[in-house]
Amino acid sequence: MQTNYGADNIQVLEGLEAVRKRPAMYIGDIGFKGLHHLVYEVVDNSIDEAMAGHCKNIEVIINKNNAITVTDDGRGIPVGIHKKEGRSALEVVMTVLHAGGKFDKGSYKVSGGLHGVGVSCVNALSEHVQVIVEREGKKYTQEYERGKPLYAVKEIGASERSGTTTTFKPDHEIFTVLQYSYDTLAARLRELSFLNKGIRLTLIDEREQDDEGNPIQETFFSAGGLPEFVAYLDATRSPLTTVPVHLEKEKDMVAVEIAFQYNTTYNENVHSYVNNINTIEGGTHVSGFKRALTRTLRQYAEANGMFKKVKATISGDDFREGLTALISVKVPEPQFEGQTKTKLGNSEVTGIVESVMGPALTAYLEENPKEAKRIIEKVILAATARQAARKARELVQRKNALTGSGLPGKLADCSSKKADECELFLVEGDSAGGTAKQGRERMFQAILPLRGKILNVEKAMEHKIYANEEIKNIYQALGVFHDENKVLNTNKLRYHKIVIMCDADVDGSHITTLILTFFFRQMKTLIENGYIYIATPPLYLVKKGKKFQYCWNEEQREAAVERLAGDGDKSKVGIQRYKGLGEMNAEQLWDTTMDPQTRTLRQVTIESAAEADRIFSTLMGDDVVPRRAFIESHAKYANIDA
Ligand code: 0RA
Repeated sequence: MQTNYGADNIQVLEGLEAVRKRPAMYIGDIGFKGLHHLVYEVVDNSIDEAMAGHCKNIEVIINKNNAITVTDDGRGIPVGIHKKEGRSALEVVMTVLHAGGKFDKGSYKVSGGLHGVGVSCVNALSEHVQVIVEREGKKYTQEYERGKPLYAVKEIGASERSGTTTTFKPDHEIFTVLQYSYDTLAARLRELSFLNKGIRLTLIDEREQDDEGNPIQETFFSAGGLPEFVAYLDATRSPLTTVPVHLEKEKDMVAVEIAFQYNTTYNENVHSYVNNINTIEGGTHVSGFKRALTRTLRQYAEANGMFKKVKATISGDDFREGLTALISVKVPEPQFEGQTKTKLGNSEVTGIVESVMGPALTAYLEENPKEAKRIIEKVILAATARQAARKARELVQRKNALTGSGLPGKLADCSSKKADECELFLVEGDSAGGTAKQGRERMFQAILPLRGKILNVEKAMEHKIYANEEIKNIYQALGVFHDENKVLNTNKLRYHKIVIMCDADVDGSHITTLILTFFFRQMKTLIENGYIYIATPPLYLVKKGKKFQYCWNEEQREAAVERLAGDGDKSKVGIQRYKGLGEMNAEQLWDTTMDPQTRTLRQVTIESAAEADRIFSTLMGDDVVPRRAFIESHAKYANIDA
């Protein structure tokens, strides 16, 4: 094969070299996230083609070797000679940074922000890429190695269809993680199907077969768009209103689509997107939505005398308790701000969203007076409950300030006061807590034992949360509190690593989930800042004579048995299954689970806020059937404890 592909693309190669030198600058990181980002980048281009009205079907295949194939039935990337560059347009798209949408200025290109770095980045970070273009009766291809074309675009036959097929194998020299997660890709494709109704997205996993020997696959398609997304997110919640509010309008080049519905829970679930990118930090579109919601509902309630007898003052938050809302805007030139560049900055968008949303909501309220009444009653209840919650919260915070150190009695604190080197272990049970206290490095490791199952915050009203002893202890140990607007103040956060350490069994997982639910609902910023971790105690101790080895899974256990048995009898090798932390002594717990040199901590991150919310409400809410279904399809301990 020809690898030295002409001198005129030296410039180009330098561009892609920059991507290989600092991949994180282009795709965020070189781990799990960045790896999946490559797929989103390629899929985004097909979505753009679909948005331009030329493509209906997109298929994503996870190949056996973890290469990804994305196929669409669009017009096919142009292959003709690009005048200025003197090479095929396809080659330019694949090898020039940010060359993505340059050939089709008339169309409405929406990628940008986090994605939109261009498919050439994917090419630069892949050990091999092949693109096949079918258009105008012919089939063309070009291949690349680490971004360098192996040959010029060539015709390889005839074709009846049109479309683009890209197969890429992420470079093992670049990425620290190479295994794709089906669930992660499925969640993103599902989200894209709701955000872009009418497009059919299929995910196929060639690595795994079902009972009939076919690859695992799923198709995501939404005819209705955002209202269906709301229904999906709220599947396990009871709706307060029967009809979701839905509006779609374009104004000043900004396309706005909003859907929302109230349910009987106390959670606020506002998810927003700009050009299909999840704006987890919100921004001007979300401000516009909130303003219109508060103003319109307040006006309606006042005009109908519904707030007359209410003593509590009603705040903006009260209008969003039990609200699930999706806001999707398409902005031609989005400005992204904030720590993770997921906050929309374009100031004109606030007014646009507000002016689109206000009249639509007013019309809904007038047309659905029964629904309107239920919403306003819920708002009043929220305001009243919020006052009770505020008092309960203040009690926790005041007590915190008054009791001398202000620290809970059960906390074994560390001696260092530098938060960025301090770790707090939240340990299941007093007995394991005691072992952890003996085993820890007291300079920087603190231990807070939690008794039994902490309160399920998913089902509790807010003021009950602050009355719960274990939860009070967590607040006081961490040194954080909510301000009047319930924004978490982390100025005095005492530990930058908060480690949940529970037994490696069903009960332990349940307690871990309860604690995670608490952090997700009450202290999400700690997760977003990367402060929350889960400890991974070993599952087995494999032992023969004085030799021993800890194991975290079946494969390790089998390998350890082989190794320790050597030429001898395998039955002489003992296997201890650790059912709980309590079965380890202090030294073992330190060696396997707490020692920063040898332990594995799993950092808790939020891949998709909408999906995380849905899973927490499924796992911790009232509905039993979907919870069982979720657990059965995801259970980790199903066969271990059977
Ligand atoms: C620009 C122009 C044309 C097609 C595309 C871009 C295109 C790009 C991608 C990327 C993935 N799939 C795609 N499908 C199409 C075609 C212009 C024309 O045919 O006139």
